[in-house]
Amino acid sequence: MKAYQSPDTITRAYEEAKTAYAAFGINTDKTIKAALDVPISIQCWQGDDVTGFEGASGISGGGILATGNYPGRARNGDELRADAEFAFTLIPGKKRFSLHMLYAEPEGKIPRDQLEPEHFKNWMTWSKKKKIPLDFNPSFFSHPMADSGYTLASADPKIRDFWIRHGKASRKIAAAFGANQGSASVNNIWIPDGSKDLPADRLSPRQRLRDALDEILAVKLDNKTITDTVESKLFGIGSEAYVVGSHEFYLGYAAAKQIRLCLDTGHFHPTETIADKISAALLFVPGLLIHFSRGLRWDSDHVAIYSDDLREVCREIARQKCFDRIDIALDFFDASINRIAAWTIGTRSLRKGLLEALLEPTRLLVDAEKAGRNHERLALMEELKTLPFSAVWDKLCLGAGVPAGVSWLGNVGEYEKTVLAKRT
Ligand code: RNT
Ligand code: ZN
Repeated sequence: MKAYQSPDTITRAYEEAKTAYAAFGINTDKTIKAALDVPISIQCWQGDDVTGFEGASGISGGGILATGNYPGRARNGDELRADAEFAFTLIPGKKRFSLHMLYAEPEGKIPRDQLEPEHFKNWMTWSKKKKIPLDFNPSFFSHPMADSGYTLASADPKIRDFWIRHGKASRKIAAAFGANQGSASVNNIWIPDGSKDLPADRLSPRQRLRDALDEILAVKLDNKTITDTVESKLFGIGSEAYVVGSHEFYLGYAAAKQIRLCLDTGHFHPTETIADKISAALLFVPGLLIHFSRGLRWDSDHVAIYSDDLREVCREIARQKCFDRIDIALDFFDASINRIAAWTIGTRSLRKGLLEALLEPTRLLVDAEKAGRNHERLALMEELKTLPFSAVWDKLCLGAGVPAGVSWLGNVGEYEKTVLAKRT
């Protein structure tokens, strides 16, 4: 597609927009800086359909599923890092990169409960060089020990202990990342455990999960190097009737243990939004990790878009000014489209949502609310929707040195031709 913007037209439109926002008391220059400064943790697993480097051909025993077979999937660490680096040139603002245990690069095969920080040395070197801090996730799926559908909540002590050791190993690796990069690495525990059909005993698996988590978290680590989080889910493929790690389970657990809670936008009932949960949860847990994804019918992992849902969550974070208590991350995987485009679309949409949220003249809304002028509050909210936001977004891209508009599609097309097409 032909580029319809030039630096000149962007700058001219921006000057107009600046005046419009100034009328509401908003300084767009400052806001652009603030929006670029919020770190977004990009998920490595969009780059290879959550396959990892253990030789798997698909996800097994996990209740999640990447569908599609668009050509060009990254097949090893070097390809995944190269693809990510390329995507970074299209994505404005501060970035982090989130790994899974599946992406270890040991020489030879090392069982998942025995992996060490040294098996991630390629990643750590890359992270330092690129100044992209790493986050981490233990991988409780795609493994014969997960085939029963139960891991940390398994009734079989052999299976449970294996995954407890895995959970401990992952915290050690995350803490090593944190020390290497000088900022805490977020280590997020999500397990698939649950039942396809109606369980008779809902309690025992939850007791076992609680005890297993206690064991994993018993090892005290410096919170300057690691942030522990736990992620709930409503249902998965094969765990439709019951999920051990439900929202209530983890909300209770995180509050009791004073660790951060992960809310994934795709892990609730289709009409339920997490925006309203943030202010409530933050009264009782020290912080949150947000996984931005997009639920669509049975799937919780479509590419994040600039939806009402995403915008509402961003607004909530900005209104509460709680960026220091919220880690912002992406979690989607779509194998049916160009994976670099998927990263780019999802991350740019989230950055857009953050920018829009930070541009809100919240004071005006709150003042109207306090004074009982709710008609004014609603009128302002409606007006804000159509301010010349796209001009500010384009200016943000221009200033950050990434393509504005959809001209990045040209870059992706070129990369597809010269790099991805050669992977057969
Ligand atoms: C699954 C969870 C989890 C995973 C990733 C791969 O439903 O959302 O976060 O998507 O860890
Ligand atoms: Zn998630």
